[in-house]
Amino acid sequence: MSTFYLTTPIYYVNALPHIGHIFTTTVGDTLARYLRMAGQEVYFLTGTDEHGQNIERAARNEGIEPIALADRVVAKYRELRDRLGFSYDDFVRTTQERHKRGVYEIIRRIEAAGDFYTAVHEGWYCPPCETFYTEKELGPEKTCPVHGTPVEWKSEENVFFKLSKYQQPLLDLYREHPEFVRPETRLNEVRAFVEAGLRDLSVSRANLEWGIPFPAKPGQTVYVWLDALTNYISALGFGSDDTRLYDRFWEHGDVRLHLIGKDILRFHAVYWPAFLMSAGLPLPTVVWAHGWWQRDGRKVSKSAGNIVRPDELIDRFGADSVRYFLLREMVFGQDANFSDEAFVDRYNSDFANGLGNLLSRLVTLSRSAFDGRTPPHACSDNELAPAAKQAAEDYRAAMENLAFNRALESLWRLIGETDQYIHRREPWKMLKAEGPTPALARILWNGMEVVRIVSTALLPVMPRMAPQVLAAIGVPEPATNFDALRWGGLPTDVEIPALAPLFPRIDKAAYLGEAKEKKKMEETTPPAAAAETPRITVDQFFQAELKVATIVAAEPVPKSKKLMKLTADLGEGAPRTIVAGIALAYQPEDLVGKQVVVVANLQPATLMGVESNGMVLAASLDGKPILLHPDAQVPNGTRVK
Ligand code: ME8
Repeated sequence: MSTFYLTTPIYYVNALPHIGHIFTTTVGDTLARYLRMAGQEVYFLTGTDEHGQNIERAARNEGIEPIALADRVVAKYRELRDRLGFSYDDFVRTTQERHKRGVYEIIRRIEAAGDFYTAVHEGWYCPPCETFYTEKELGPEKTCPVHGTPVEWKSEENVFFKLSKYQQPLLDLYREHPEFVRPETRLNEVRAFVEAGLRDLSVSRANLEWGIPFPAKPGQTVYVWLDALTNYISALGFGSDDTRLYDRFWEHGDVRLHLIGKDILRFHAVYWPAFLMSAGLPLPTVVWAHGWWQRDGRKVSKSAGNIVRPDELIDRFGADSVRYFLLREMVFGQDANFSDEAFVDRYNSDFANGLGNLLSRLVTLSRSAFDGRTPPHACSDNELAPAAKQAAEDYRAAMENLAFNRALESLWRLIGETDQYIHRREPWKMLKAEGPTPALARILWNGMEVVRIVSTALLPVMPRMAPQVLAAIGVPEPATNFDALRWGGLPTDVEIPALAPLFPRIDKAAYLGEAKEKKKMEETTPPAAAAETPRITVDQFFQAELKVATIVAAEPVPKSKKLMKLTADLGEGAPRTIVAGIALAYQPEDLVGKQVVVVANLQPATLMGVESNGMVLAASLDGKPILLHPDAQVPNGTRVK
């Protein structure tokens, strides 16, 4: 069994996590779970970077101690671990004693190699980067090339690391191990930076209290990047009495992979290997840099003010959907754009319509044909088996290359093929015409076998939902390795529970707000799309609770041309408020006393400040609503079916 050490960056504690931080940990977690299933011995590390001027300043601004700020942010990371199901083996904090020991040990080794000297350091300094820049590197009006904020002139005596000495060894490393930096384009950037010449690096700071004191240099603290990078080995016990993990996963480990965002590539692919070379320690085997999540064309970041908080998305869509979206929508290595609309669309198309719809069709049919059980006959000779084999191979090849979007695409291609397979054979008609025949059993079994294979492959990505899908098709214990991707594993003739809706459709209009939805509707052409709407089962139809109601009051919604606020009696005692887009077609007095049909179990939505609890049904003729009424007066609350 080979060992695989996998790390995320350790995140700064001057701000709460946003979607970008969660992304890297989601990637790490998915990869860790994948590798464990692939039979590797994995150690997965994440943590927080707690020292430095930024954090000191952020804490001071709040009037609290830096450690109190760090504790608060760490608690949030822990909470998100629980919500998102992260399975890391350890969480390192740079304020821990064990980490300090590791930092002292690497400094001792670099000192022994003769790679430190003391000198005066002057230059333009960006506090958020904790980095000096040359005049040439600065943006207009002396601003930081990364943050665009003003830099400060700094002059102090510091300890310097002889980075220049490692220029050639680093270039040799990139030549001999081109896989050291991935993707390849990033290696070219790093190589160009090193070829342009490396200046020695100041690795201590004067007048900065919130840091690890630099050994034998009173008044100096360790430069935050030398401090932070060392987490990758201090967390394994480097510098302590117990170095078992360090020996296994670093010193003698097979793969040592750092997952990072491209913003911190230079630190990981230049400084870190140089420190390690100096200290005589093994280097990471791969530094893999991904791109940025952007919103409105800019990197998602606190300073850009375009942060996406994970909690809101998790509340609405569920943690596993958030994980899925992040992996599906970004080509790993490139930048990707985040939008709420893309999120809802992806969720509805891939889950509500895709996997969820296929699952519920199959389970419903199998249960009604075979007495609440899975089909009694398996099948190996059919067109889906080779398609599933191909999908599983494509999935595995893509996962090993961290091409998560392609891995997921190959699974959803298989879902699409299975949809067509079922659609062509019309098993619901077979059941009606011929009853529960072996032929019907095989068709349904094939479809469910695909669902089993897809959800097994989804276990690393959706660790909570995938087991639920598996349980729904009679596989209560999810597989622990990828042998289960082979065709043939679905048990025949076992009991399956009635299906709880796992991926309820999200009402996009309610989610995005009425205005946005209207714009979108104008851009699309519903009649053409209608022909492609997938069939639903009777069970799915009954998920909508349609009831007759009498409109007891109606008034226009202020400042809205289209919306009317209705008070509707559904026979529930208290009447409900329902907002309907009918004000251009109806006057309030046309409506009072009329009976209409209402979707009664719709989630509430707030439209122009009014909470709506239901939807009134109307035919839509060229966008004009025409209300539906019962043919005769019936009691309020009568079910429509
Ligand atoms: O840089 N898109 O911490 P940090 C994608 N403490 N990923 C993003 C992102 C975005 N918009 N924003 C942040 C630090 N990330 C240092 C690291 S390591 C020894 C020290 C992710 O809190 C991405 O992984 O600024 C990026 O590298 C990391 O968060 C930076 O987190």
